[in-house]
Amino acid sequence: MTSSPDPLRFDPLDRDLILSGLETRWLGRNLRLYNQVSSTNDIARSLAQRGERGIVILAETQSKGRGRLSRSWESPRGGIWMSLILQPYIPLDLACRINMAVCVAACRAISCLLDLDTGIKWPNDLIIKGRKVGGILMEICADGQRLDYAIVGLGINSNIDPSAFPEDWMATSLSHELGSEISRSALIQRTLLEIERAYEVMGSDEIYDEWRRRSVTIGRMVRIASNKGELVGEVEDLADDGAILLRTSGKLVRVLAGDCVHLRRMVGL
Ligand code: BT5
Repeated sequence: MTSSPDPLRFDPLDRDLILSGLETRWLGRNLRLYNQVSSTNDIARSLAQRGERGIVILAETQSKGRGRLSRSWESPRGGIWMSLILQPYIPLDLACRINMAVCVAACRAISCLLDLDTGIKWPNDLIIKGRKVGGILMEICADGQRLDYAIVGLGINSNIDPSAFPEDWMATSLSHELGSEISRSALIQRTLLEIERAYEVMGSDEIYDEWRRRSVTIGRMVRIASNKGELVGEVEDLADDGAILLRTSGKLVRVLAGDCVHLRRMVGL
């Protein structure tokens, strides 16, 4: 018998409860839950090196949670900190399709289960009402030009008080937005289901179109730090390979990877 917890009721993280209502075919059927780890991505990496695939690692807290570019990721109790090991048979240069699919899936899960409109700030932030509720960190291992496996780390501020974070992070949490704690088990079940579905059609127009539709970056003035240096301009669009198309100094520039800051909208512009 499967059981799906009430999404709007707090429950402690419980492996059996998550598994009992999990509707995926393969993702997360092998699930490990830890009390504390350095980073769920570290655990996933060591398991991947031993050949594990499809496994999901969850932790109540991380002592060395990380974001991109070696930034740190605060991971107090109450959040969803998880990593997945995926092995799509795709060339390395299409790896950002995984990030695209997982971003869309996480937004779908939060939006559908909790009725909170969730957007994507390029390239990997989950946003509610202009504030960061989560983020994705993808780390890949390549075999020549082919992707061997990808470790996808997903952090969602679920039952957390965001006022504990510095204000300039512009962070929020699901419990803060809803005014009540949520069932992390229900959200994990739904997120894994949406990731499995999106993963199986990654690279499709369906995922690309929704990724663009959910983008809170298209149309914004931004500052981007990339290997092309620092660029300031207006984002015209996002390309299907994950690149941002930036209008800067009258030229359209493609940036495939980088760090993006949304600049304030100026009155009269
Ligand atoms: C990210 O990096 O947004 C990716 C975060 C991925 C976290 C997951 S949790 C499970 C797995 N295991 C890990 O060790 N990581 C993954 P980035 O775009 O680089 O954003 C990092 C920045 O977000 C920091 O420099 C802070 O400014 C801010 N930040 C840190 N912790 C935050 C939090 N809990 N909520 C909102 N913002 C945060």
